[in-house]
Parts: sequence; C-alpha cells; structure tokens
Amino acid sequence: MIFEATMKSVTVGEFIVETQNTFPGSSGELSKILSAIKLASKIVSHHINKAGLAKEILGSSGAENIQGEDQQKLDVFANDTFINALSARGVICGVASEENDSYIAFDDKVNNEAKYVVLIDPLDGSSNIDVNVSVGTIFSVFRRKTAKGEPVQLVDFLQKGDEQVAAGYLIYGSSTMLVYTTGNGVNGFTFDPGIGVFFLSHPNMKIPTNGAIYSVNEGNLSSFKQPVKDYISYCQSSEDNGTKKPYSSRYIGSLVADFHRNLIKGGIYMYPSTESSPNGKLRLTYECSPLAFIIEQAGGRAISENGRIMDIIPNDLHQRVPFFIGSKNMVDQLEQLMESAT
Ligand code: AHM
Ligand code: MG
Repeated sequence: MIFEATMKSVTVGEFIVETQNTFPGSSGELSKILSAIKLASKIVSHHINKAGLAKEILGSSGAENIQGEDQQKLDVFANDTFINALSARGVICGVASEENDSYIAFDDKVNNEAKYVVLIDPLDGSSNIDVNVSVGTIFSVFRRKTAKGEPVQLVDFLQKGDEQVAAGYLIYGSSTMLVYTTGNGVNGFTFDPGIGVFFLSHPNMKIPTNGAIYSVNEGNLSSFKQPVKDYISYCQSSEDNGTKKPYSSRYIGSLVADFHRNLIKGGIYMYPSTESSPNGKLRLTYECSPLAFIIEQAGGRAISENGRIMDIIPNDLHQRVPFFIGSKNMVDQLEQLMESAT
C-alpha cells in the first residue's frame, strides 16, 4: 500500500523539470540550484540523524560567527556542505551565509558566468541540535545585479525580498521536508530516507486566513513595545472572535519549525524588538525575507514594525529586523495595534 502510494507520487526532481518547462526560455540554472540544495540537504539530514550517536557531531565548534554567536559543529558542517554543493554545480556566482562574515564570490570562469546568487542560513535553530529538537535550513535566490563575468559585489546580495526568484526551507523534523516557492505558489516535499528521494506531499500549500496559535519568546514580554504586549493579551483572552480563544501558545525556538507548524495549522510567529535588541534577533536576508516570500505565496503576511518585510532594502548582510509572520487576519490585527500606537 505504501509502495503503491509512493509509485504514484511525483518526485521533487520531476516536479522541478515539469515546472521549469512552463517558463518559456528557461535556462535550467534555477533547477540546478534547487537540485544542489536538495543534494546538500540529504547529506545534512543524514548527519543530523546521527547527532545523538557521534560525539564529533554534537556541541560547540569552539568558534564564534560574525554575530558573536557560538558556532555548533553542525553549523559548520551544514555551511560547508551547502556551499560546496552550490559551487560544484557551476550555477551560481556567489553565496552569502549567516555563518560567514562576508559573501563568497565564485570567481572561476564557469560560476562567474552564472546569473544567480544564493543567501542561506545553513542550520537555523542550531542550539536545539543537542536536545534532539527540529532544526532547519533557509535559502533565497536572487538574480545578480552586476554583469555576468564580473566578480559579484555586495549589491548583488543586498536586494529587497520582492526581488527574490526563489526561496525555501528544509525542516529536519520527525521527517525531513523541503518547502519552496518560485513565485508560483508553495509546494512541500517529504523525504523518504529508504529510497533517498523527496516526494510531493503538500501541493499548493495555503496558510489558513485565521489561526489559533501564537509563537513568541514570552520570557522577553516585559521589554516588548506596548502594541505587541496588547496583542499577546488579546491572544490570551477568551474574547470571542469566531476562532478558538484563548489561542494556544507554541514556541519551539527553531524558527523553521515554528513557521512550518503555523503555515499548516494557521498562526502567527513574532520576534519583536526588545529593549536590549531594538532590531529583534532575526536576520532580514537569511531568515525573514525568504520566509516572507513563502508566506505571501501561501496567502499569509510578513511585516516588521513599519511595513512589509519584502519591501525592506537591506543595508547590511547581517541586518536584523523585528519580525511578525503568519495568518493574514492575525498579522492584520497586530498591525492595526502597532499603527494606532504611532
Ligand atoms: P540561529 O539562526 O542562530 O539558530 O538563530 C535563530 C533562532 C530561530 O530559529 C529561533 O526562532 C530564535 O533564534 C530563537 O531565539 P530565542 O532563543 O531568543 O527565543
Ligand atoms: Mg537562523
């Protein structure tokens, strides 16, 4: 029965080729990028699954990243694996990673003729690895601004979310999934580890317009701005708005995992500004923009404290922004509270 279901399913490889054929004049480069990401994710997923067994996988690498955060061994492994897979295909001219200080230009002849760059958070939520909780990878693809054949520049990476050609994430959870968009809806693929293939399991994903889950680190509550505190009080109240109230609080501390649950069930994820972190914690380029592209394609919304995430032009590769993302009605309501406070 399971075998029968699998035989009828579309693999991610088939899906990529089929959808590529619907774009006249497509060069296939984007398909090769997705294929490189798919390959790297299988290696990372396999490694993560062994984390509890192999001491050399768990724990700190002893180094810090550009943001002063402790790098886990798996952060470093995932970073190297994705970057190597992407550079080996000769289909991107540069990559920027949350784990590296600056972008890397692939300046060999083949890569340098490519038209795309990739931005990546290779292992999001990595502080959860040692406790066997879901983690993820987030990626984003842009067309380069500089001319082909020239070395890539910072300007190629500092593009607003609206310019994304593709974005997606891997979630390494009870199963490994790839969810991505190329601007034509969102599709999810589940990895079958026995066969080594991702199958289309969640076609045309849509987030419910309303939800009953809110996800935020409530330990920081006292230092949130008043409208965010008011919205959280609203979530906790039993005031009837036609959905289940009070809402459920669910916070894993792995953005991809919190996002994925809310995408499927309906909900809102918030990482607001705090007194000590006036820009919040999450990075615009590696985390917020790609997930904003996905949520908008799924019918939801993503905003910062003053406007749409996809409209923000980054001024720094590692820029942080307050981040609110999820079901349309929930984000609308929070936004109204923020607007009426200004
Ligand atoms: P990371 O990319 O270094 O893992 O940091 C991002 C993570 C998100 O996955 C998660 O939602 C957030 O940080 C949790 O932060 P906090 O512990 O402050 O709630
Ligand atoms: Mg992250």
